[in-house]
Amino acid sequence: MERLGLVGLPNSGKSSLFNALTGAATVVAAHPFSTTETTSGIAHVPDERVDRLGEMSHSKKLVYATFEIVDIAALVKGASTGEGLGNRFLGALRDCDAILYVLRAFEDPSVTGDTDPRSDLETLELELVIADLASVEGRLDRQRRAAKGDKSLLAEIAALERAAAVLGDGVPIYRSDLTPDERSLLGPVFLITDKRALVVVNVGEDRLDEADELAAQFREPGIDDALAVTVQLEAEAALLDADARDELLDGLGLGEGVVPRVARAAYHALGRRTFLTTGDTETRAWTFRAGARAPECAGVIHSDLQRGFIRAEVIEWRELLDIGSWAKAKELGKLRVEGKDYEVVDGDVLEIRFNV
Ligand SMILES: Nc1nc2c(ncn2[C@@H]2O[C@H](COP(=O)(O)OP(=O)(O)OP(=O)(O)O)[C@@H](O)[C@H]2O)c(=O)[nH]1
Ligand SMILES: [Mg+2]
Repeated sequence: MERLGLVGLPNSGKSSLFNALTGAATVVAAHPFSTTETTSGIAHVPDERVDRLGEMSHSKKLVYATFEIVDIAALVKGASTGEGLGNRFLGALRDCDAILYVLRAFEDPSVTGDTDPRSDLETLELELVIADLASVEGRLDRQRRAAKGDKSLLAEIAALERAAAVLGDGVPIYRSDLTPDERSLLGPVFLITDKRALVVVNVGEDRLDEADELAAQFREPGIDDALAVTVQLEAEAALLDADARDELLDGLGLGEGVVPRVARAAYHALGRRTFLTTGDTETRAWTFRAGARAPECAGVIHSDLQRGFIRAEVIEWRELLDIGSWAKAKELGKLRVEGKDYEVVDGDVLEIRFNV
């Protein structure tokens, strides 16, 4: 499963956001103790396609897409050189597929820390950049020595030199102009800033009207998406049952809340896409890698379906919903028949024909 790592200064609201994204499923103490252990949990990706197709098919069960989310200790200035607990946890970030910066923009005299999201992001990025630079320099040393007898390493060395120059200027790889080819040559170094990056600005309830503006300043090249979230409020809402939650969030003019959008943005940044299956037993969102073909997607459901793949019957979810049922879509000849070269599209509803 794909993994999202939370990064932030102390008291920025990482654990609270973790709770908001994982709901009541896993609860880590957000208050008043600081996080000292790595906790991972499962975040569900709210999806109206599942809700509406489930209603259409009278499904007994609804299953949403998920990803793993990792809450680690705060980074502090100097973490990359061993300050605070952060250094120990940089390793946990290397295992993640994308990172999410949590930046504090709420004022609360009872919670220590400053409220300066721009400067916090700079501090955090710099720590990750310094850690990455050390990894690149180590690898560069080794590969330069090895290259004396093996000229095939020269392309990797050139990419490492480019990365060292960028990082040396204090720039994360995701903000750099390194080419996809250069970046793929850096794969073996497991750089933290070679991942996709998202920003959540944690705004106080009293600044809801400025929320969009605060987030917009972080939508810049290299950052996949930036959203403003009243983290504490949404973490509390996540613990309520659905009706009470809707009432609380609606009452504040927050609609479904921002957490579903954060989940969807993270899912997208992780390079994941969704296809659906629907029937009276269940309606389900299945996760596939962008660009995957029909047999690989069939394999997500069960390996037999990939092995014995014959064809897929496919329809876009909204069209199916308009028609009203799978049987009727079939009767009207609206199901497309696709073979093994078909590239599945986000939002496709599939039925796999197979024979093993
Ligand atoms: N007033 C206010 N307090 C908040 C908000 N978000 C988080 N807090 C409080 O800030 C404190 C820290 O929140 P956590 O979620 O534990 O922050 P963290 O980033 O995980 O902290 P560390 O694990 O120490 O790095 C807690 O007391 C929260 O209740 C907010 O939006 N408004
Ligand atoms: Mg924490």
